[in-house]
Parts: sequence; structure tokens; C-alpha cells
Amino acid sequence: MAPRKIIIDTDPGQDDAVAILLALASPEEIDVLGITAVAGNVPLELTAKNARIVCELAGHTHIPVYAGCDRPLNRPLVTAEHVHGKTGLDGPVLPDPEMPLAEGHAVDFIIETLRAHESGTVTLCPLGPLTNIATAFRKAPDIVDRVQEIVLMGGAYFEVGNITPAAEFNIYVDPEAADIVFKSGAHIVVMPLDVTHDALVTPHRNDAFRALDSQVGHAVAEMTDFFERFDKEKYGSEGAPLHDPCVTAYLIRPELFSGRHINVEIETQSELTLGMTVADWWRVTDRAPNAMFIGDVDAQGFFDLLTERLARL
Ligand SMILES: [Ca+2]
Repeated sequence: MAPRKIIIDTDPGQDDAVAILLALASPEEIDVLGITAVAGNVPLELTAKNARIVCELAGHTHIPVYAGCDRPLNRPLVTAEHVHGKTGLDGPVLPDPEMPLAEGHAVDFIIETLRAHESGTVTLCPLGPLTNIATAFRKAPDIVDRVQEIVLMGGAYFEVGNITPAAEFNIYVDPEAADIVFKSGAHIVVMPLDVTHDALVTPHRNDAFRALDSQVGHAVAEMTDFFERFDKEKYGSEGAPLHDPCVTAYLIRPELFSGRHINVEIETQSELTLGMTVADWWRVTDRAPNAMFIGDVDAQGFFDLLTERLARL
């Protein structure tokens, strides 16, 4: 089978970095057409820089990296330096990128790419707030039907929230954008906190990254060491969840994941529950299903895949 063509829309972020590395290490299954940066974990200037740092770390300097929207559709930007550090990629010491940003706006790249490829052959992989994707859908509604699938990290149902008691960070930062995407009619697969909180980097798993004894292995171990401090304190868990790599792992080994095709709506009004993903997991409404909401992952299978693929870089 030909590799799946994807655009990674991202706000690196250490876990974004690992998701990108996994994709770049898996050319049999994944063809990365480009990377689009969005403001999220840290401001756009840093996410656009970090995306290039990650491409250079992987030795894939030919991947075009575009800068996108620098703020949510209707709101001021909320960032997460408290988790990811001041740079967004705190942990390893990595050189500033030499590769330039690609010319043009990320939103136009998304639109032009979907129009240029045969309909139904390009998958969007959002790993941050959905601002770029929603802006592209608003600007060019014709592209929605051309999307093969949107596989995104965001939201939560059983795990509820990580930035507020009710909301997951990516959806909370730009709930209006998320609302546009979830109502778009595109095929959506969601990796919520319910599944990513099972993808924990235990000390044993992080040792496996370090034992690769490569630049990538050490960098990933050091990134994980960094944000693990925050998560261990917050959740009392034995390691940090690797949220975003669930998206790229799904493209390679979908059988590691299971979920339900259900209705998911985004709360955009309430001050108390803004950005909540109201997921009809128990199918108690007759609202039409609009997303495959993942609930389970074979965590060891996921980490085995990740370690095996990172070893290639
Ligand atoms: Ca992210």
C-alpha cells in the first residue's frame, strides 16, 4: 500500500516533537507533505522554529514548514509554558534551525495541497489548537470534502480536563475553531486525554529511548524527563503521557487503538466549561455521530512501535 499523505499541524511541544519524529521515521506508512505551525503551547514564532528544529534533528530538512495563525479565531492566546518550558522544547539542548520557513501562509498551504491532490487522499493531523484547520475550512469550504480524514489530539470525556477542570488544552485554546472542525462533516478520529493518559512514559520506557544511544534517542529521553516533572506532580502518575504521538502511531498501527463512533460537540459559551468536548460516549442522544472517539490503546504496543521507529533516525 502507498504511504498515507499527511499534513502535520502542530504547536511543538515535546510530545509534538515525538509525534513528528515518529512520522518521519515511518516512510512506508506515512508521507509527510508538510508541517504547519500554529500558536498553542508557546507563541507561533517558537512553534514555527521548533518544528524546524525537529525536522533537522530527524535529518529531514526537505520537509516544508509553514507558519500559520498566531492567535485563536476570537480569543487571546493561552499558552502552556508551565508544562513545556519557555522554549516549548525544553529539555535537550538542540541547535537553532538552519532550514528556513517555507514561503507562504500555513492556511494557504493546507488549501492548495488539498486542492492539488486527488480528493480523499490527504489526511490532516492536528496536534495543537485547531485554528489553522478551521481558518482553511472557512476560507475554502470546497476542501472539506477533499480531506481523507482528520486524526487529531484533543478533548477528553472520562479524563475531563487538563487546562481547566472541564477542558483539554488544544480544544480550550480555540473552542470556536474546534467547533467549526467538529461540525465540518469531515471524517474525524479523536485522540482524547482518555487514551493519551494511558500512553505513559514509565522510567523503563524512557530508558529504552535513552538506550538507543542516538541523538534522537537522547533528545526524546531528555524532552520526556523535562515535562515528566510537571505531570508526575500533577497526576501522581509514574510517568508523563505522550499525547500527540498517539496520532501518528494511529496512522501506522490503527489496530493498537479502539474507540466509538459517536457525536462530539464543543462547548463555546459557558465560562465554566468552555472548550469541553461533550462526547456522547453512552449514546444517550440522537445527535448524529461525527467522530471516532478513541478510548483505549495497547500502551506497550505503542511504546514498542515508537522505540523501534525512533531507532531508525
Ligand atoms: Ca501539541
